[in-house]
Order: sequence, then structure tokens, then C-alpha cells
Amino acid sequence: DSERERTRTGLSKAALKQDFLDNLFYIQGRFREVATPHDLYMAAAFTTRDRLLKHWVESAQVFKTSHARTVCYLSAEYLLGPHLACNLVNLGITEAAREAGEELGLDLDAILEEEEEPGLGNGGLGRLAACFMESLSTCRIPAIGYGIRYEFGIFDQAIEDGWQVEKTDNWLRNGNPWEIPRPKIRFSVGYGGYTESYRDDTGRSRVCWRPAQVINGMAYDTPILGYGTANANLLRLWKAEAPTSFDFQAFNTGDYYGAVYANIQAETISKVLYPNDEPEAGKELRLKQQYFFVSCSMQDMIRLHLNTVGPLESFADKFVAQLNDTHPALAVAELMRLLLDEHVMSWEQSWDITHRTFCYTNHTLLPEALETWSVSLFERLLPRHLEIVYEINRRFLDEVRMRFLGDEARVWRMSLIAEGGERRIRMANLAVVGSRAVNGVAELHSELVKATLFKDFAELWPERFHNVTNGVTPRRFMVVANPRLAQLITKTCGHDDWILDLERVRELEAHVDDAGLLEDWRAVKRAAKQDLATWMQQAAGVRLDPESLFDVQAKRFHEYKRQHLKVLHIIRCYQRIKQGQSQDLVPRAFIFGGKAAPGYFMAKLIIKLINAVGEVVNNDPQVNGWIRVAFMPDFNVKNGQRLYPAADLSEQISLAGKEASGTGNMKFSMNGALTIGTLDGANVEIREAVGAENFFLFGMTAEEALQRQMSGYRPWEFYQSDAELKSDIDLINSGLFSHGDTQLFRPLTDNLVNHDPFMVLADYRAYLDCQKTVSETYRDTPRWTRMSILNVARIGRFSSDRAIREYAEHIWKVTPKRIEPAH
Ligand code: 26R
Repeated sequence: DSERERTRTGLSKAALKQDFLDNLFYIQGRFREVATPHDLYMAAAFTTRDRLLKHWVESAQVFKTSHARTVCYLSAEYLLGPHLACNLVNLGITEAAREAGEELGLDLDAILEEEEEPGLGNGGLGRLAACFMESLSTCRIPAIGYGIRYEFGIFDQAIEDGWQVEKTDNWLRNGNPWEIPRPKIRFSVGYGGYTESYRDDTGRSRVCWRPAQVINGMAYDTPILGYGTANANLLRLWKAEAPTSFDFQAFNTGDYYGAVYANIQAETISKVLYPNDEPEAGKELRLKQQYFFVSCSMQDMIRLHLNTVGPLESFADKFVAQLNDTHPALAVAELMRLLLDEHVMSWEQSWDITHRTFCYTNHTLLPEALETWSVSLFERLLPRHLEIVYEINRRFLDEVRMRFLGDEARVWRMSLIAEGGERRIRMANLAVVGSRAVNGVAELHSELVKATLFKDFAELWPERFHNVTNGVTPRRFMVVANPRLAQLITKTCGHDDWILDLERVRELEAHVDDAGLLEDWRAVKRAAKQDLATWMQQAAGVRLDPESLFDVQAKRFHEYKRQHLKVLHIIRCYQRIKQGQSQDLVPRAFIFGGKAAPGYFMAKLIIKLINAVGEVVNNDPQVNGWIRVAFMPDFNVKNGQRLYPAADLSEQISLAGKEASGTGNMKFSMNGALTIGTLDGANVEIREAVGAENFFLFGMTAEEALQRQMSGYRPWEFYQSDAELKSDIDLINSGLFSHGDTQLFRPLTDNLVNHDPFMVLADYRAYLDCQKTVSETYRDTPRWTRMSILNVARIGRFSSDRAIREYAEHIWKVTPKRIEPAH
């Protein structure tokens, strides 16, 4: 028995090999000779999971007995990416696993390729939550991530005839070896119905909610291990299901089909992730989803507290709950309801606890992304919560009136309820009022939050507002994605401590004039470009020359991110080459990746335009030696990991003031790409960190953009006065890229010339000039390589470990709790 124990947790090559074969046999029911690639992946995953579980169970025991203060991260999205490679790195067994595989005649990389990633998020916000979970464990902070176990994550993107086509993401089809179902951790969640008043034993008036529908949430747990530590935290995702008692009831009345139908209805709640940027998407189900996961999570936290610490008076000392945007903001009302109605506390005490529990992160200033719910829908689904929101609002507005006597306009603006027209609940206001700390995700963004979106709130409660600039995990985005670079950094610095303390990559700076390093650095980039070229050839059928400059823009498609500005640059290059003016150019591969929300027509049209331009450019022998255009299909975490290491140039060209932070910008820079970018989001801080001379800056500032917008922006004047700009737009309208169809791209070009809400035309000239500087710099290979090294050397601040430490110290007030590895 003890022999068996050691086999399951041992980290040696021999132990891994034996356990792998055991799992292949006893879990997959296969032996080596007949195993499919998927069987091999599953066996590898279970072998790795066994090792994780050891740390995880130990962590859970220590956290429980020590009553450690715990962070609860509430997020509707976790864009996790593949688990296996990262877990091997965090366990420190990548090499042992590779060698164990070799002895069995297996290629670890091929096994890693088999993994289907959980895409339980849209983009930046969901990926940030995943990086934060990894860093919380690495920084040894006790934490639980709460979210939804969507059966279908973000759609898979295919490109057909140049258009985006969405395919369902059936990620659970082949089983998920990383999760552990917890059938005993179930909570019921109500919807609809009515509320009743009654007097309790002490004669106090209380409220009881009688929901019309009740469903269950069941927990599925995924262990999240930190790097180089025995600390492992818990990601707990909820799956919706019908309560079994309902089946019986219906069965007894003979309505068997009705019972099955209720079952299906209940399960739709966690069925599918909503793509963002969807105007007026299936609203009701989204609100149901939000309440579903928030209610399960708050009930779970209360249960944990009662089981360990005890009295709920100390709830806010045991837990801090971070709201990842407003999607979980209903938690404020739900915790109030649980304390008031279920645990019969007074309003004052319930509010004191609630308000001390929550903190809120804002991720966007775009008005169309700020959530509001119509009061009528809210009332129909959550009648008790509406009463609570009204009472929070009444007390809050009294406070505003006391502070700002007679300023009814202010009261109107700050109210949790937007009046005039259909009355709506402003979730961002609820989140601010219900939280003791509010933060933005980059310095510029946090300043704009205080100056614009929450100006009135910042005047009322200045001490509540903070900044925590985003970060990304160097384990996934350097060590796993770019092992050659990681090895070179380790060799050059003489240690691999930089993986835990990313500030220490700064030690590269001492070697920046070392000819050997420059040569190795170029070779590493070159090899990554070759890998990507090979992959793109088979995935998209386009040939890329690794000698050319890899110019990459990869992110969700949105007009504010201005992928169409990049397209105008490509068309300009095309025209210059056609006119024999290629002397300023260097050979470039323009590479795009990203998904558009299925209902966002303009974003999808931009994807079509990119592919249309690509078709012309790539098939024209007069230009295709100079430029190529490639669209990477299905940009997700896995494909991102192929892209970041191969980029020479990172495009971060949003209109200043619109991108809250950006995190792709950090991932590219960490992998030695230079950035061309505006002073937006975290670009500002990246430029400061790497040095202005190592960053290609262009465009209006946020302030200038605002000024221009207010003094009346007329894009048509730019179109008329800049002959090259005019000719680029006219070329699109000529039908050259659309087989003679002069109307296809009209919605896009008309919008640019007449409205241009994100000021593409105003920044066009500055962008082209800046791209000229890029080309000149690229021609000076030693100089470019030096800049690339300095970008990596100075990127330390953008590790998510730093971000988590700032949250821990300034916002959460939690300290690390070290788990001693037991034997
Ligand atoms: C309401 C709704 C459908 C919705 C709109 C927009 C849901 C989600 C979003 C996307 C958001 C809020 C988002 O992903 N924001 C991004 O957060 C990243 C992490 O902080 C930032 O880096 C990025 O700049 C920001 O756009």
C-alpha cells in the first residue's frame, strides 16, 4: 500500500512512467499498443492530476484548520487554456515527463497537442481571471475562484470564404480529467415568485421569498497549483441542474414528460457562455446565469464559514470577495438577502458585513459594455433582490443628499436606478456602493474611472478608489509558450529564479552588448517564427517567410481596437509596391488573430476585409515577395501560445482612452516583440518600463482625442485632404478586394468617412509615419535585437504575481500562508 502511495505522487521518471501505464490501463482501459492519442493524453493528465491532488488536499486541510483569511474571486469567465503543460511546469516535472515518455516511445509535445482547452471566457477579462488564479497559488494566498461550468465555452472560429463562421465548442465531449465533481456540494437557487412579510418570535418584521422556480447548482472543482510551491487553490465552477425532488413530484402526478422538460430547462442555465459585445443579447438567461453562480457561491462561502470559524459576525474577516467586473455584482444583494432573511440579522449588521466583504474591479469604460438590467425583468426574476436594491439605494441617496445638499442632479446621476425612459438598474453603481474598494486595471484607466465614469463617487468616497495594473503569468506565457527563450534567459542570467521573481529578468541588461547573446536571441526568435510558419501553412494554407518581419495583431475584434487601421496600412504598402515605391519597406508578414462577437456585424466585416485583402496580396507575385497577409483561425489561449513567441512587432493601436489595460501587449513584449502603440491602457506603463526609445509610439493622447471629439470631429476632412488615405479607402470601394463588388465593404468605409467613432482617420498619418520608423529600425538587425532584449529585461512589473501582491496588500489585506510539502 505504501509502495502504491509513492508511485502516485513520486516525481521521478520511473514513478511517472509506472503511473502513466497504470492510468492508461485502469482508467482508459488500454495498453500501449492500442492506445489512441487521446488515451495517451488522458493517462498523462491523470498522472499529473494525482500529483496535484496531493498538494491540494494538504492545502485544503491547512487552510481549514488555520482559519486562513481567503480571497474569493467571483468571475463569470475563466479563460483557462490547456492545463497539462502548465501543471507539469508548476510541479517541476516537465523534463522527467518528457524522458518518461521517450522511454515509452512517446512524444510529450504530441500528447500536449491533444488537449482541448476550456474556453470559459471571451477575452481579456476571462484570461486575467485565469492568470490571477495561477498567481494566487504561486504567491501562496488562500483563494477560491468561483464561476460557471459552461457546457459550451467561447465558440470555435472557422474562416469560410473569408468570413468568420462560429462552431460550437463541445469541450467536455471527450471528458475533462482536471475536474472533480462534488455531488455533495449542491445549493438550490430560486427565481421568480413573490415575497411575504411576517413577524418573527421577537415581533420584528421580516421578509420571506417564495420563488416560483428552484434549480440546483452542483460544484465541479479544479485544482490550481502554484509554481515551485505546495500551495494549491481551488477553482469551483457551478453546473445547473433540476432538483431531484421536482422529478418525483411530477412523476407522482403522472407528468413524466413535464419533469424531463423542467430538467432540460434548468440545465440551460449553465449551458453556454455569452459572447460579449452582443447588442441586446438573450438578456433573461444571462441575468439568470449571473444570479445562479453568485447565489451558489455566496451560499458556499457561508457554509464554509459556519463549518470552520462559526458566527457570521466575522464573515468579512474570513473572506474578501472580488467582483470581476459587474457580472457578479448581484452578490451584493444576495449576501444581504442571505444575512437578512435566512440568518435573521439586522439591516445594519448585514450591510456592515456585506460592505466589508466586497471589492470591485472595473474593466471597461465603453458605455455599451456597462451593464444595466430593466427593473421589470429584474422584478420578475428576483423580486426580493429588487426590494433590497431599493433599500440600499434609499439609504445611499440619503447619504448623498446629506453631503451635497440640494444637488438633485447629482442624486439622479448616482442613483442605482436610471430613471427617464425604461427604469434600469445600474450594476456598476451597485458594485461601487456595495464595495469597500474599487479599482481600474491600468494607471490611465484608473484615472479615467475617477474622472469620468465614477466622478461623483470619487468625490463622495475618494479613499475607495485604487489602481492595480494588470499582469500575466510568466509560467504560461514564457516558460510553456517559449521554452527556447526561457532556456536562453536562464543560461544568460545563470539561474531560473526569474520565473518566480520576474523583476530579475533585468539581469539580461548586463549582457545586452554581448555578441553571443544577440546571436542566440535572434536564433530563438527565428526558430519560433519557423514553428509558426509551419503551423500556419497547414492551418490556414498560407506561406510565411521567417526572414520577414512578423507584424502581429491578435485580440478580440472591435472597432475601438482598430484592426481596420492596420488594414489601411497594408493597403498603403500594397499600393506603394505596385507603384514601384518599395524602397522604404521591409518584407513583412501581417498576421491577425481574433474572434468577433457573432452579432457584431462591423467586426465581422473587418475580418472579411482582412481575408479579402490577403487573397489579393498573397496571390500577386509583384507584391507577395514583400508582403503577406495571414489570418490565424480560432485565436484562443493555445494558439496565442504559438503566436506570442513568433512576433517581431506587436500591434497595440486602440484609440487612446478606450482600452482599459490590454494584456496581450504584455505577453508579446515578454516574448521579445517590440510594440507599436498608442498611449492607451497599460501601453503607457509598458513604454515607461522598457524605455521610450524601445517603443514605437504614435497617435493622439486620450485627452487630445476627447478634445477633438468635443470640438466636432469631421473624418471627411481627413479623407479629403490626405491623398493616400483617400486612395486607400477608394481602393476598397473599387471592388478590387471583393471580385468587383463595390458595395460589400461600404458599411465600413462609409462609417469611417462619415462617423469614424474611434478616429481611425485622425491617427492614420501618424501611424504610417511610425511604421516607417519600424521598418528602418528592423533593417538595423543588431539594434532591433538589442531593443528586443531590453523589452524582455524590463518587463518584470507585468507579471501577474506583482498584480496579486498589490491586491493582497492594498485591497484584500491578506497574507501568504505557506503549505509545507508533506512526504
Ligand atoms: C456586458 C457584456 C456583454 C460584456 C461587455 C464587455 C461582457 C464583457 C465585456 C468585456 C470586458 C469587460 C473585458 O474583457 N474587458 C477587458 O478586460 C481586460 C482585463 O482587465 C483588459 O485588459 C481589457 O483592456 C478590457 O477590454
